[in-house]
Amino acid sequence: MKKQEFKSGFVTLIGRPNVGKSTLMNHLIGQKIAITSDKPQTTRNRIQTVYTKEDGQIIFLDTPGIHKAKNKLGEYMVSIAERTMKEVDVVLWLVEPTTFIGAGERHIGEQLLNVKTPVILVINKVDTVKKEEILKFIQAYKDLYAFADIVPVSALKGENTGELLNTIFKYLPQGPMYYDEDTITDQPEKQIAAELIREKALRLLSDEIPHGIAVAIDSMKERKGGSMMDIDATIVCERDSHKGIIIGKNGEKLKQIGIQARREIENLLDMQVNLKLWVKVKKDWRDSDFLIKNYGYDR
Ligand code: GDP
Ligand code: K
Ligand code: MG
Repeated sequence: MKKQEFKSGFVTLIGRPNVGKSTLMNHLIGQKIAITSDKPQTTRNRIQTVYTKEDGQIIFLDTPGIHKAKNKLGEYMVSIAERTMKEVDVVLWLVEPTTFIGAGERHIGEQLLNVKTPVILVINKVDTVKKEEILKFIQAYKDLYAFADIVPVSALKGENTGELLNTIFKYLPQGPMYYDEDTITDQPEKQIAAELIREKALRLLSDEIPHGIAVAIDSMKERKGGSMMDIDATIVCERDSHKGIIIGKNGEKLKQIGIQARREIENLLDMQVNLKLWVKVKKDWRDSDFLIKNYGYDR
């Protein structure tokens, strides 16, 4: 019997903030690499992950959502998303399950007009609607753009995600195995650890602070014998008042961020972690090219 052809390619996830791009990618590769939260602009970097099966490989690119930029960090985030759409084999455009198509979606549709890449529409979060409504959403989006395919899923519950993988492979060319089968991401462990700390801060803090924070890992060292990883990290914020809120009454907030982040970093590294957290103010770091780079947002 003829050996099946190996198919492979690059697939990007785009869509408005909070539609579930990072949640879906984590689910498809079966590991938490990209952090998620109910706050927009959670993802700041282009994160690459790899899904490998016997006869194929997908390299996913999770990008920051497309939105109107308000500062240099925002401009950087939008430009990554827009550049990526032209470099890939398939675009996955994630949307909410609704018949209302707003300005955000129309803006993305316009960006895609000059892109020849096949676009698969992923209607996410179908766990939040009645099954019989889904056809209506499909129809509404069909009027917006000439999609190659439309697949409703729930990234959170893992509904119909196998079907989505099959649909993606339909549009991938024959190609090489770009990465060995053990490769899951291009993100260094240090970067993922910093992101996991930022995720806990995003989830535990009130709305206005999270956008202005960054996390730097000051040191990450394994103890002799490999029994424990010592990590020192700094949460950077933009104002003195924010520093107080991040630390919290009697240091309670910072302690909670530390406890929750440590658990996830232990999962990631598969060893015990001793995590020490500091908080530092750097005014307007989001408008400084140097500091944006310094905190790892430079690709
Ligand atoms: P991103 O900004 O597009 O990367 O979105 P995230 O992956 O960070 O998710 C934003 C929010 O939507 C988080 O609170 C997720 O838990 C939630 N979410 C993502 N996918 C689903 C889904 O399929 N169903 C439901 N109910 N919530 C989801
Ligand atoms: K988000
Ligand atoms: Mg994201």
